Amino acid sequence: MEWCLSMPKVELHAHLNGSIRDSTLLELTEGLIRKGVMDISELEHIIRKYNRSVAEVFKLFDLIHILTTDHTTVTRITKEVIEDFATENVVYLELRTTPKRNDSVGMTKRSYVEAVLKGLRSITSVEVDFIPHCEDSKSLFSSLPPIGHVRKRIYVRLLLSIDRRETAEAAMETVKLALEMRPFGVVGIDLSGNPSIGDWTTYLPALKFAREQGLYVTLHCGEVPNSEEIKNMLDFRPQRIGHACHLEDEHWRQLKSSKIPVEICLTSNIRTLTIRSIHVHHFGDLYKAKHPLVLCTDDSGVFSTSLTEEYKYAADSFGLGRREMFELSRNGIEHIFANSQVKEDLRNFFNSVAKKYG
Ligand code: 6MZ
Repeated sequence: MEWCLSMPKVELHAHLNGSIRDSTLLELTEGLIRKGVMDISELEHIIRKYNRSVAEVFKLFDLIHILTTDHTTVTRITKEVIEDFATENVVYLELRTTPKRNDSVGMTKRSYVEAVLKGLRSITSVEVDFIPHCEDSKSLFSSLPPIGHVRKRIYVRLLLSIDRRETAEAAMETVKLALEMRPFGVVGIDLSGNPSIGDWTTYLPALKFAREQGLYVTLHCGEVPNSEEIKNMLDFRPQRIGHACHLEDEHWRQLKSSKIPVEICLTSNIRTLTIRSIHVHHFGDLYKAKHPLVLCTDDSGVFSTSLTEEYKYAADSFGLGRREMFELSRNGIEHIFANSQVKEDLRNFFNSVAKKYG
């Protein structure tokens, strides 16, 4: 399925710290062990495991965060993650990350995001568009010679995540930061973190404020069974939701009538045992119902996957062919949070290569 790799793709659900290259993670871990800063024996069994439960995945994130809490590392991983997505022929990436404060290295939420932006600016091997332009400025795909003649091109937009461990005030701080950072490509807010922790209503004032101010909102919804939360999240009508695993019949009805697009993360859901088998994954039902969907990686590093692999997995598991997968990828454009000029540029680009996948 070489075409899964060459096909242009849209990635809308990727967590920065979950998408770190294995080699980089290993290098960072070894560095800290050498310095005697950390002892990973307690976590070794989790690192070595193939399938990790949701709780174990979040222990792993705590470890990753110990490794990536300085500006230089944040800049480095951002650069590498974007290069890796571009290598996969991802032409539009919405990368999400939780702004973090780390007093010991003078890191504020703002300087964290600035380190991410520095990573974006430092990329030279790929054409990156991350600053939103005015409607009549040049577009990434139409302004350059046909693809193949120049370096790979990728639009990158950022979502700032609120972690379910944070306070209402910290969440509001993240939303205000997102508003300040809009000129640098921040387009929305994500609510994520361990789904078994906290009460999402803590973040409602911040999420409502974000929406009032014109930021897009996507919520991790239904990663664990929680009927009331799922209903209330759907009532909130976010612009997209991620996962949607543990919905009950009434939620499915509500979701389908609302047409809220779903970010589907197949490997993540199977590896964390959130869904017991790919054959009963709700992708099948939603795809048949023509519900708006986007295939995504979630955490390509943590789950050893890639967007190409996710497309192959869906094609193999649900008997879909090249044409159908291309259409699925192309339809993703309609659910991105960037402006109409970016959408139009992507539509034209997909049209220009469509016959290869017909
Ligand atoms: C919920 C997840 C997640 O923000 O530090 N995150 N939240 N469900 C998931 N499914 C497995 N995968 C990742 O990236 C890592 C953070 O993203 C969220 C968690 O809060 C995790 O700590 P950043 O770049």
